[in-house]
Amino acid sequence: MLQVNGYAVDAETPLDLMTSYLTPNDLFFVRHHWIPQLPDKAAWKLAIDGEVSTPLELTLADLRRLPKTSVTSVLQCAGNGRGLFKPYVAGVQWQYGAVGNARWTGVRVKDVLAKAGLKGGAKHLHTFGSDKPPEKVPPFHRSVELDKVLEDGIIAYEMNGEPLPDLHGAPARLIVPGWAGDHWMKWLMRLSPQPEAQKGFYMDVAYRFPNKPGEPGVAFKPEEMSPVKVLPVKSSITTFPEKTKAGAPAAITGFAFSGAGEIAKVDVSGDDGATWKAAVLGKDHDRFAWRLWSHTFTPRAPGKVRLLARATDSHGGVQPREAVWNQSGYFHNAWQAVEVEVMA
Ligand SMILES: Nc1nc2c(c(=O)[nH]1)N[C@H]1C(S)=C(S)[C@@H](COP(=O)(O)O)O[C@H]1N2
Ligand SMILES: [Mo]
Repeated sequence: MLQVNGYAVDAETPLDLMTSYLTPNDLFFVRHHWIPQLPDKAAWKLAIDGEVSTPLELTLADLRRLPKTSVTSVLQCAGNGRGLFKPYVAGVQWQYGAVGNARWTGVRVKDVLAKAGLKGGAKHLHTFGSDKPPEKVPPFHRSVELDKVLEDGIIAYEMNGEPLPDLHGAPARLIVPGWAGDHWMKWLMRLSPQPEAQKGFYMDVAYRFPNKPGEPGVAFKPEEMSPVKVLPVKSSITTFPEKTKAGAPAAITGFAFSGAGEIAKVDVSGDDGATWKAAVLGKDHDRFAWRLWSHTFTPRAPGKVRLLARATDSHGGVQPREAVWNQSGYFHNAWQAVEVEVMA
């Protein structure tokens, strides 16, 4: 893993280790705002309160008795790629690896809220984890639109068939397929449906993205931005030969995803985007998952070749040449380039 922060430890996955459909748990990127305060698993209870007729406290055993469901979904930090923005943006300098694809298993948020008797006036699900910030730092209190979590949300207690690891939110975390990682509350302690969105720094100031592109380096005003939600279409290159021979076929591989829908195609260009060739998509796919891809190219002459990858989703979303610069460094999804040296 590549460590990008010391307090708390944030670590990203090296690109060349992201070659499997499911990212192994011990290679999955880790991000949290401060040192975790892990819940005591034996005593742990998930409180459900707010706009419900019967507030509940559910143990892990209670959750396991409810109907089990799974989703394969990408989890990506909104700040993945922040370190690639020019001009520089302050914050954790993620490159490409604050993303992974896993099979998340648990219970539907819908089922848990139905059990508590969800009332009609609720519009936002307030979420609370066990971690607490140092003094004078605002807490990581969040909320998600209820419509989204009633449709796709899962309270997950398993990751890739294993109990959810401590660093990924044990005993249970929220899964919000297709949406950025800031919605995926770890170490869940309390869920509270409310009429209004949660307030505070991590709702009103952080996690906002410009409604339309502006000038790189010029900060957007609050009214020009909206909360980060659906992950924009993006592909990353995981393996390629640094050196190859003219006339010999060589392979480039990667993954691509979009929070809006499935990946329709991935194209590779060797001439700075003038012409593109379709990559072969991997057999595994799922609405919120990433799709592996590979492409074989045969360089004709010795020299340097620069390869670009570009993903397109089933809603017509096309990965852009340039990402939308923003002062928080969110949603970097520019075409990635790699250089191959072609020998005679
Ligand atoms: N309780 C809690 N949950 C949290 C966070 C946090 O700081 N505290 N960070 C969020 C952010 S910003 C991201 S990107 C994901 C990262 O999840 P991971 O560490 O399992 O990869 O967790 C989210 N859930
Ligand atoms: Mo994040």
